[in-house]
Amino acid sequence: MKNQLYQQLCAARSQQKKSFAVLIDPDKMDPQQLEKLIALGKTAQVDYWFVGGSLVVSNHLEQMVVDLKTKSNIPIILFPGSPSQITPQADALLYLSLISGRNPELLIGQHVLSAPAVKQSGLEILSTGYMVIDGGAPTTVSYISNAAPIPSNKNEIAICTALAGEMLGMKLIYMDAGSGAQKPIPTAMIQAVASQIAVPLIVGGGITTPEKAAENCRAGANLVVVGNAIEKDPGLITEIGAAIKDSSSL
Ligand code: 1GP
Repeated sequence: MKNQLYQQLCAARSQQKKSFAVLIDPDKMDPQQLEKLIALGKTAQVDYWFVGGSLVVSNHLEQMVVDLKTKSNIPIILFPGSPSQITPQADALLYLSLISGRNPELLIGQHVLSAPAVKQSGLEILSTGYMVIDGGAPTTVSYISNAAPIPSNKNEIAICTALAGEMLGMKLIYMDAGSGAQKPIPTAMIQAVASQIAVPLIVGGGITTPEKAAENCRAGANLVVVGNAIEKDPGLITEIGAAIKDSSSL
């Protein structure tokens, strides 16, 4: 089984190097915007493209992945809201189990149904304990998942959930306030979880400034994901990338 990107993530974690992923939601991006982002990505310090969304209604996800693949050499990791968003054209798949929720379909049901296709895809599989944290207002992920997010002031619930995910064998923990969240995840919660787990920690949702991205890194995030803010202002990609990399050296 492929393991290259996971090794890269673990090596970065052990060297305290922080990574940056830009989330591309196919519904919110047209081919011209994608071209622009790819061009910016060549000089900005982007480590990964994440592609997907909690709800994708357009049908050009695969074409976007192909365009990214042919025009950029940054690895592409699928971040799917459903098995229909899986394409073998990418490099890896966040194989998400929504461990903060109690919806059996998103804990294991969809995985059972899609397992043969996922295996056949040849993608690197990154099993991920996915934790949705309350971002101040319902987000697409909190609505679509039909599962309550973890309250943002309940650090102990977040710690226990992450620990359980790690002990169940999940290779990554992803704490997400949801795309476009009003409030990003509190630094104290990131710190609390990061201090307890030994697998790479991904953090995203509602991060709109380089300062916030760097603060999350200092709190213990290993990989910071930004989507909405860059869709609105693509130039931010350079500043956020630089802030994340600078925080590595602190
Ligand atoms: C959402 O973590 C990602 O799943 C990114 O969120 O779009 O708010 O940056 P934003």
